[in-house]
Amino acid sequence: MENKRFPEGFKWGVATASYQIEGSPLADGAGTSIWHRFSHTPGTTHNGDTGDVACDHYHRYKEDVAIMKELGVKAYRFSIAWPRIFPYGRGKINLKGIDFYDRLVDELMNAGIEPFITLYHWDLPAALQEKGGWMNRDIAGWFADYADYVFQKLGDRVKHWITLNEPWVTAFIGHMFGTHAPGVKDVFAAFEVVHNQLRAHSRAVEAFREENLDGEIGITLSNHSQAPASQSEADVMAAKIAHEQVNYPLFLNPIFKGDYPEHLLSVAKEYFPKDYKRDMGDIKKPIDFVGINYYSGSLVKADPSAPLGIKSVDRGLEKTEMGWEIYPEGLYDILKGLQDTYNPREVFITENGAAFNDKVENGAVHDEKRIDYLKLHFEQALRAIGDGVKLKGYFVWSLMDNYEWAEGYSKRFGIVYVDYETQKRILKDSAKWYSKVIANNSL
Ligand code: IFM
Repeated sequence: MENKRFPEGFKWGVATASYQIEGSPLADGAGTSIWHRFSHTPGTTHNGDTGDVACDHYHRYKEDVAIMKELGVKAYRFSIAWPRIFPYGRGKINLKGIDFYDRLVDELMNAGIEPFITLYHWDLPAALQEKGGWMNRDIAGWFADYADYVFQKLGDRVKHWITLNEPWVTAFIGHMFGTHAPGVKDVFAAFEVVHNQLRAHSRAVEAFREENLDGEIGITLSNHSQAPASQSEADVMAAKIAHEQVNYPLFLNPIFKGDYPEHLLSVAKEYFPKDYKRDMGDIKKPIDFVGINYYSGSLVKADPSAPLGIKSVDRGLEKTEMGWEIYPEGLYDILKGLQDTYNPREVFITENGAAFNDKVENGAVHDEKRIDYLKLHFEQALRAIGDGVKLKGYFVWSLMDNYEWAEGYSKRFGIVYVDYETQKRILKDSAKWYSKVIANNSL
């Protein structure tokens, strides 16, 4: 029989992010975030939904940790809301903010669940946005100071740190398309934000090393596999450029090799900050692991009239509620390409999952499609491990249904269903299935 066992000690986990689940964004002295402002601006989110209540995790974290314990998850990836701790982004510290995460970490440790902390998952203090936010070069120092404070407070228990979640999304969805906070629409700003996030990441890694803590630090990147629509030279090149622009190379080439990726530079150099090279020496710095987020893939065609000469074409595959193609093989391609190109010491899948139109029937949620989706992606992860990818863990997105940014509460990604009226949590069939995979460490 085919071996479907994962390596010993494989870290099976679930992931969430602060603004998407916590609610009470201004509680106990927290400052306003850009997402609080953005979601309260009419016309920005589906149905005008905000993160004001979300899953009320801020008050129900003990119940949520108990659910994770019941499922047997080994690790939990969550993010810290910067403005809870530094209400103005820098300077004044709000002790009640760090206390919340301190209690959460203790609760996890007592449950035998390893915390993986993301320092930035999009809820920038609004006070910093007033100074230009990620478009201001000073943010590298602001972020490193905030990160350093968190390392000092939680670094005795937390052994895995992620500097930034999906910096591509912050840059391009937040600053070019403007459909995420802070809602800027300026392609030059977007590339500036790519660059400043790399500088901030690097300064935080430096701060982490200086603390001499026992632990590991990395970065989480979004990925969307990009395959050429044909073997024509033009389509193959378009797929390469698309890969370098939307996937891990945009950030890892600077971190591992000290420059932006070659094919992308050949078509987009004018968008990068003029004197970007002066920072590359600082940005190129060892990290301990790479976090890969993967949901879907694209087929790419060359099209001179499209931005960067690239167009995505529908290949007619089944889609999730997000309208994203289900393409598990793309996960293998991303993982294998990553290992072959940059050879990171360790890799984690820090997010993978799917939104479907879940319904509660007699107190249960039969989400067969999500089980199929996860199973197919787990198989590709196993295949990648077999082919030499140093994959050490897998975090399903998400522990529970939550606030899907501009999509509000209309998209459910959880393996646990949340009834937003009552805040009741219901284990979906996928949660029960995942729990068995974890217990057997095998498919
Ligand atoms: O919900 C998001 C998450 O915040 C970042 N990665 C993708 C998820 C699904 O869209």
